Amino acid sequence: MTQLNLSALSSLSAAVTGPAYDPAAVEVGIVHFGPGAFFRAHQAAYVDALLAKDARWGICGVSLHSSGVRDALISQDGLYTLAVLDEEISYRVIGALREVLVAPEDREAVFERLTRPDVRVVTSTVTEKGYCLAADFTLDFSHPDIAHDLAHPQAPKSFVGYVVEGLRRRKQNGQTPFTLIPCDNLPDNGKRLKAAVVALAAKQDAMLADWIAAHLTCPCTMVDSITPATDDALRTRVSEATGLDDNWPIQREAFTQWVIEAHACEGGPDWAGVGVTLTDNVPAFERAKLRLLNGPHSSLAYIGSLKGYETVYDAMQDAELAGFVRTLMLEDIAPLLEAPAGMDLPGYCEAILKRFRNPAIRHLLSQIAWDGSQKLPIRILASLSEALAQGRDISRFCLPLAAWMRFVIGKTRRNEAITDPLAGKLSDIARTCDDSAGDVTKFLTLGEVFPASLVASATFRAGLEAAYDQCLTFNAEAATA
Ligand code: CS2
Repeated sequence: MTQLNLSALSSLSAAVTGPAYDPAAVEVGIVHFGPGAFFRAHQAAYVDALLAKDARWGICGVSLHSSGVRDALISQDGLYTLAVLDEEISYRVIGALREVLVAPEDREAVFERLTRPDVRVVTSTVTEKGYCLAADFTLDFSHPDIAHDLAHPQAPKSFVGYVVEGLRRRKQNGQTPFTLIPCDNLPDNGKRLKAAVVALAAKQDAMLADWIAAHLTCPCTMVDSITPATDDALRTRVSEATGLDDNWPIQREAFTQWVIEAHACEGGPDWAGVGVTLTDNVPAFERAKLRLLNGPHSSLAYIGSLKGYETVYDAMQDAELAGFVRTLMLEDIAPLLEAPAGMDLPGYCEAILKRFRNPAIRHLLSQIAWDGSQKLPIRILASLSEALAQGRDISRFCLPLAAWMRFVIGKTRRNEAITDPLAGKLSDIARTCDDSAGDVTKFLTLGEVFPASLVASATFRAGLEAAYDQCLTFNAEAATA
């Protein structure tokens, strides 16, 4: 079978759409940290559309840890297939990723790209934990990578460290900063990233920190498109449909949305021209998405796993669970939100539930269950705290939290690895648990997850204990099934 690469583009089958531009003629104008599946399904697809009109915005991807993406894509000239799996199925070859650097191997090359005058945009998908923030969302100076970057600012490990050093060099060269666009599911992502960058710079050079504070544009964004990890079924499907060998195809649903603060986009790529929403009210979009899509996603992941389901689709076939999630969205979460202009919240909820029921997408609950300690505060606890403050019923919010505790205990008892930056602490707690209400108290000692104000609330504790008991019945159901 022919390998996907630049020379294969001239003879693509009718089943697959190729780039509407010559990838070899594209210049690099964007540096992206974290070229994982979500980025390749989402931002790179927007940039692919952009390049058809303006060849200045090719992407240099930077992997901070692993060489996997570079090694897979090097022999295919950075090209890969995007399979859009929905009511209609389509295949598209994306040419936007023009090179991939592996930071620990190519550090100076990364700084060379970050200081090119033509590179005017830096984007990131490094996951929640990749920003190295503490529970209050400020830079965590006790994080080992940040401690390392403070000691070795010119040879950083963290994303924030690379940004600070890149900006330091730009300042030294008399250049303006790049625009920094974070694309992870963090509330106020731009504000928090900029504050983290300024905080790290301040420890090094007060003038650099002032320059960054005054000149760096770092907009808040909302990103959305359901992107399951690549599996063998996708590889087979893509090679059968396209007749090409692709080392790392990507899959996603048809729905895709990207919202960026309008002021940050002046003079940059024509994002609006390729379907990006530019607005002054990103927080409303982002809160709605984090709480109404990601919150229910994590709820399905933990409750669904306890009930023995494997994918979001499977969990949504359980009428009781699907009904629970729908009520949580419509009756508990939506009333706390301000709808962004043009969005009808009940309609938004129903559209999300329909996306969860997409039979063409096999999204593993285990993938969504990663990093619960990082995700739950943003996705569930933020809504829960507001509901509690307003005297609303919080009992439904407690169920995904208790399910997470039981999920962690189950994994520990089965000796399975927990993917979470707090994995060590979580399994230490889990090992002491005995399925009594006292277990909840043990988890509540995790200050990184549960704010002191919540831990002090008797209503919260009682809600969690009741939910924890309820979860024990799910385990039993799964065992009988
Ligand atoms: C998911 C998200 O893995 C997860 O935690 O909730 O990746 C989700 O699929 C995306 O945010 C959808 O835009």
